[in-house]
Amino acid sequence: MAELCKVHGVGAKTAQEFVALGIRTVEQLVASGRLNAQQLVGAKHYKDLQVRIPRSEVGEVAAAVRRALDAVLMREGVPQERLAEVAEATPCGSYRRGKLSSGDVDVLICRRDGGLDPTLLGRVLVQLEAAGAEVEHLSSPSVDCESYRGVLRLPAHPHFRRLDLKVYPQREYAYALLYFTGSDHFNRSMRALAKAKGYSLSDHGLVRAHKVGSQNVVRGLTNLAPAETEADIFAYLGLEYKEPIDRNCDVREGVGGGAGEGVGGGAGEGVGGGAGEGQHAEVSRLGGTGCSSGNGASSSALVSSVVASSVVASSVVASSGVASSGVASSGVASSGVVSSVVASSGVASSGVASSG
Ligand code: DCP
Ligand code: MG
Repeated sequence: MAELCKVHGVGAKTAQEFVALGIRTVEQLVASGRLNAQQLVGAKHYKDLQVRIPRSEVGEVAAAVRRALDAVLMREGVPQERLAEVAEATPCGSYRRGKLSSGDVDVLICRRDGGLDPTLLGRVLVQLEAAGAEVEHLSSPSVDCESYRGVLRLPAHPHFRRLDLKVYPQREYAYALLYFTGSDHFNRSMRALAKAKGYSLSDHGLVRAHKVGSQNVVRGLTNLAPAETEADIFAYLGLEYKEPIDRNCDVREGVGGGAGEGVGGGAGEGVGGGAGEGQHAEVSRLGGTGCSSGNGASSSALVSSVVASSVVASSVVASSGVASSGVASSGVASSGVVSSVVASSGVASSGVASSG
């Protein structure tokens, strides 16, 4: 069961069903003929996909995507000197938050010279293959043109890696960048904060939202805060800007105190001592302690996080009269900064322990 769950695209429930059929290993799973195309790709590469990707290789994959994008644009007639201004290919996710290793490679593409081009991702993928990368699709680039998921192996590299590509138009780019940078806890917190202020925040923009009855939410269609940069979005919500490296707040339940990723010492990922990995040197200008999690997680003043940790989410949620759950119940403690961010955003902070 545990082994089957490691196959990308096979969740716990599906794995249980396979186990009930007597399937125990990934080899038996493949032979069973019961996997869809996406699960087959996951099964074929399931060992590779469990290997963390070193930061340097994430950079190499992102650079390969950029080269492929440039080749596509040049074929369209874009002169070399205009490539950088016409389109962006920004590595996001944990890489942009400074992590030394990542679970996958997330690249956000934006055409700055016009609207959304539905054929762009497909052409970039064809070009990546023409340049020697092996690519297998988890989603079809022709069907889901704004978002692509697949696996890729660069020439001379031993492992296949998960690759997520997204393309957004210029007007949504800042929102997409904020979303795709994460972390997911950070995003949840920021969305909860926006919600408490009567908005709905997404990768496309910030719209008015209000509850109708107990279940339904009516969302506006107009983006209320056209944003050039991520900082514009923080400012609109009345929040202090957080650099990507300050948006890490890793909460891993069931791990002993001090484990987890973060800037600073301790086990897990961290800079400046301790076992495990830390932030990339170039972006590790913070020093000190970072988010860490254990049975009782804590976030530091530096990471402050904001919006930070899901703490904000839980306090926001609590203050908006919805039952608080998840991270809150795992005993997350917040720093004074978190509380002050919450306070300054006009949302009552309650029931959150402060670790200073
Ligand atoms: N994201 C989110 N909510 C989700 C999934 C993703 O907000 N349920 C956003 C935040 C993530 C980003 O998308 O940071 C990229 O998703 P990943 O799953 O790739 O997460 P990370 O890049 O942060 O971590 P990893 O190193 O595991 O890939
Ligand atoms: Mg990622």
